[in-house]
Amino acid sequence: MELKIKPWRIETTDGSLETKDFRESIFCQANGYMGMRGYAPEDRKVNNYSRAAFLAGFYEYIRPGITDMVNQPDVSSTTLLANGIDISALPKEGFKQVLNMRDGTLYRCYTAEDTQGRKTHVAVTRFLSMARRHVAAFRFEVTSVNHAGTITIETGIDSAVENLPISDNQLNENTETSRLWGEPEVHTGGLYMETVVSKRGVAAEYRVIGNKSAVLNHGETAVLDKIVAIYSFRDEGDPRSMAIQAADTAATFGFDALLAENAEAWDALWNTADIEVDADEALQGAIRYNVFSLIQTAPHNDPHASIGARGLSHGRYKGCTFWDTEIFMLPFYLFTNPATAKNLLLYRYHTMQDAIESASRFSLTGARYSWMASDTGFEQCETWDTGCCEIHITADIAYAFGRYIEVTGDEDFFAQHAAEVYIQTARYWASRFTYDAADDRYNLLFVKGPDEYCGVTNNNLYTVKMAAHNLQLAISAMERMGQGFLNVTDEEINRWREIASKAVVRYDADTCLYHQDDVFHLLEPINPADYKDDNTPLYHRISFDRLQRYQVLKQADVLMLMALFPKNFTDAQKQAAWSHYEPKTLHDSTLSFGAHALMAATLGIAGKAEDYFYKSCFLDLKNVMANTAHEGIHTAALGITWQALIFGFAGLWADGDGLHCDPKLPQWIRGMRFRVFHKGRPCQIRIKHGEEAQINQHIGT
Ligand code: IFM
Repeated sequence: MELKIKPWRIETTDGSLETKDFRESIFCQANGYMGMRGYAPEDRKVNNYSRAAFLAGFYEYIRPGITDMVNQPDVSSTTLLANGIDISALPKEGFKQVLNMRDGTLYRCYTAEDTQGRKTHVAVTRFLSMARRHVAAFRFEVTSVNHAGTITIETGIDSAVENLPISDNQLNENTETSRLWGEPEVHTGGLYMETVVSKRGVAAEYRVIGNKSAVLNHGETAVLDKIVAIYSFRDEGDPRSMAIQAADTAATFGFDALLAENAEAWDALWNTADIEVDADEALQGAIRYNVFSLIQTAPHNDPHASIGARGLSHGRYKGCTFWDTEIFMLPFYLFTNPATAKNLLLYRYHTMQDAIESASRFSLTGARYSWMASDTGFEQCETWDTGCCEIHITADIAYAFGRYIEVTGDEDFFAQHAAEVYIQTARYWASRFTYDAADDRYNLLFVKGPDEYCGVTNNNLYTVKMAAHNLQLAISAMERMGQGFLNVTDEEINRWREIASKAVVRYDADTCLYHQDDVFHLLEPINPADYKDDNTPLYHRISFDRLQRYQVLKQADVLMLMALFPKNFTDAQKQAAWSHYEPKTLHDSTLSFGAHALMAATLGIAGKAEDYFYKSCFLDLKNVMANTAHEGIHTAALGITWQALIFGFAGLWADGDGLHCDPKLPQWIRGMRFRVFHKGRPCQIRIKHGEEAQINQHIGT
């Protein structure tokens, strides 16, 4: 399905059933507190789980120790009747759906016709307020085009919702639904319900403004506004009374005033996050869609919630948080909205006790962050090799704390939170490496790198280098925090130093090539093109077991490491890694295209940079991997697209030495303008072909 991508809008005129799931993903709306797939309020549901809506950080147990992000009551539920006939069942023409990225409103309209030729025009506008994160608003405008008759708008809240928990195994078909809610307490204008196991409550209230029933003449329109407020057990206070009060206040305010303040809140967010490109309008729109979706998905004001791999757009991966947040998305927030970045890191800080207990469950010390985490830090990954071995996440989190401090200069955060994270995670690494006395070096055994086709391997370079960096962060932290901090001993620090310097890294100085791990070179070489001729993952056709013995990568691994430490590798090393690994990479993960775009841009490989960037930038909008409809929006791809553009093509980098910009603009972007925060100050960057980048560090927000 082709979408019309405009600089500030995503549009379609295709309202067909075949494209319904895809549209519901693309037109998903969220305000960080709540998210709602882009379904039509007035459509009849086909099951109890696909009209999904989520609240950030709201999970419930589906089996011991394992949670799912909870599908919330459907506050949009509406029936439109024209002369007593349900409009949703009638044939429609003139369908149009428009997502306005400037203010986050979604508009849909069409004309329905009954068997007697009576035409009714329907327009529905909805938004989740960015100004009042607990409030959503709907406007129904129903016009009798060629008849005089009765229009009835029945609206309420559907509490009969279920979850369809999705297995971590991508090959499983998921058919078993799960009702996580107990019986609702319903009253006029709202309800309260609690989950069965943990008694986690949600209160939803709605107020309607306008007539639910109207007798219209030809051409007349009935307008009904529905204002909703939602609070849950995650909010401080009684959700019931807070929802009632918020709904009453918002309803008094009214739809138009709510819309105006929502637009103002979006303006403020765009003011620091927008990227203006002098390029074709679809590219401008797609870049904005990436930024828009990142803004929508972050729980901006909540230091106890993070972002799932599909944000609030879908329950894939049980709504869990991966390294996707710290490594792929965090840079966007760090440079455009540091307060949000800080909250995302605080979520990790607040789950550190669980990480400490997790390490002990693995018979290790320190803090071991889980590959998949939900409202707790306990492991949610149910495939043992990944859950046990994809341990780089712990170092990824420490790296993200480090980048936050480097870019913001937030020394309080360092002393109050980051230093502790560095030390506890360093303690984990110290217990996780294995000393080889014969060679006097440290091996990292039984790990899985970002390339998840590597099986369970030894000395994965990415993991080793990230762990060594984590140890370094702890060593430097101790220099600043002084003796006695967290009872760290000199012996411990010396051990960190020793492991960091003696960790096994396989590097061939003659060819400048870093080896991915101990065995990659032993795997059976194949020509990916003989196996793969589209962008859908090969694991659908070849078993994971077989794939792990081919010399192929699922996604960027050594190159990902180089993207994170651009100054630590020479151009020759980056080029050698590119020449060796890129041809062997299958891009079977949505995280891969953007990472390759970033590295290709850095290395000046124009054709590849363009190809990979377009795939990443349009990943969901063009359904590049054919998984947007049934999986939702791929949030890591949004983040790495931003990084490819800003760190790759715009050539921006910030570290202890300051903010630098060495642009490598492709021909298809004539110029760019964007803002970033550096050391708490907003800076404006302008780039044009043939001109030096302009960094204006003295602008107001
Ligand atoms: O974190 C990723 C991983 O790198 C590849 N598989 C999907 C995960 C969630 O996006």
